[in-house]
Amino acid sequence: MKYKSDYSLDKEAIRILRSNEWGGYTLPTQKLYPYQWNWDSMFISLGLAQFDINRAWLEIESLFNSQWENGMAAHIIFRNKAPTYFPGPEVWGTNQDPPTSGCSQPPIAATIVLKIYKMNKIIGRSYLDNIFIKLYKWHKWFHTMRVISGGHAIAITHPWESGRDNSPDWDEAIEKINTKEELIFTRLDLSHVDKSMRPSDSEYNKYIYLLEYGKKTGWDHAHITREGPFAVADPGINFILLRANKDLLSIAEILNKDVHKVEIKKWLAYSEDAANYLWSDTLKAYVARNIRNNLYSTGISNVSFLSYYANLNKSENEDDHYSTLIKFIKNTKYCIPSFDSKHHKFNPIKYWRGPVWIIINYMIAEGLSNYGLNDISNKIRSDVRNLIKKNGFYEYYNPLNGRGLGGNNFSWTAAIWLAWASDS
Ligand code: 9WN
Repeated sequence: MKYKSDYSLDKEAIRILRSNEWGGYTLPTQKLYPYQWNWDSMFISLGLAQFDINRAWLEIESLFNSQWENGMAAHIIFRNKAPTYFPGPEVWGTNQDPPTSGCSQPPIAATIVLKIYKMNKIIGRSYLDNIFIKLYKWHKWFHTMRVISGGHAIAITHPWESGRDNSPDWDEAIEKINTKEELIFTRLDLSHVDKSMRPSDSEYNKYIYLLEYGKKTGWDHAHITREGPFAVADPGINFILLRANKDLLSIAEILNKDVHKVEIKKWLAYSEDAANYLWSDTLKAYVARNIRNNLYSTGISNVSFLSYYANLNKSENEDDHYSTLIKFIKNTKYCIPSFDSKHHKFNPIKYWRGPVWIIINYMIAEGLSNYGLNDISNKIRSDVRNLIKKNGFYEYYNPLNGRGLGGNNFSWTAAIWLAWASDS
């Protein structure tokens, strides 16, 4: 297979971002995901910033224009009618304008906002005041609506909230949900992508059950977290939020928001505490934990290593975690698999149960290089370059042979190429 040059891939990446643009916001990919998704949109804005910084700020503003009164930035914003996706706005029934889904997604926005601000401070300064308050309200929503009393770990109340939908991390909690009756609905994802690469029907049944549960509460987020059928602490969300709070603090410093700074510092301390809760001495990694019964997931996911991205305070677990990382990375041709390739649940083509996801690689590599661990960081970047150069801009990739999987012409892969992986 011929490798493409960086220059021709730059052009292709820009073409993908432009063609997925839908008037002020950008789709992850056409047909499979025909709306605006929260964390996709933020990675996309980082890609857009490489060639059109005003358009990047517009992408960020458009996401937060749909923020809920209670502070939540939703995981999907349904601005147009698109019959190719299920579940659409009428199924979620959130009564928002524009219509949105009823849960959130990993809060990478503050980190991206700070990066784009630093790229051009004069342009960025005019957006910063307005966006700061929105980010602050969203982070506050996580720290109040997604914790249960006595704990500081942020829980996800739907696998979709983690952005890692069918990770084995949720299996134990998902299996416990008693859906009683079979729900009647038609999946549309399987008309775009082969079912071997997507979540199972039984998982989808649980996803829709959880959605219906949330709807019945009138999307009462505090209630859903405290009483609902699913609440799992996710290392992904916890580390991404920890990092985002550090970046939010830097923005607060730029804007002299002294009162907010006090509150953000408290959140930072809470997140360090949450990291302790997620540490598994058995697996020597940060592992998802069911908040209802404190059980750990049985395996390690790539998001354990987002502790580097979060720049977690050094702890006694440091050396053990580093050894885990080295093993985890060595075992597949392309790193980093989304789930431990030595675990019996590993599946190299099934969505979040094994494939490589470029966005997670990007965050982990950035974190490692901040720790001075440049060799591993460079290895991750070089694998990403090879995956894209050889196969193109896919949603995710097989860690054993590099094959592109899921959606093609994928926006966040194009964005990460432009912002980080391209040499030109
Ligand atoms: C549900 C858009 C999204 C990503 C998620 C990814 C996938 C949706 C789906 O696609 O999830 O939110 O229908 O499969 O898991 O991380 O944001 O790219």
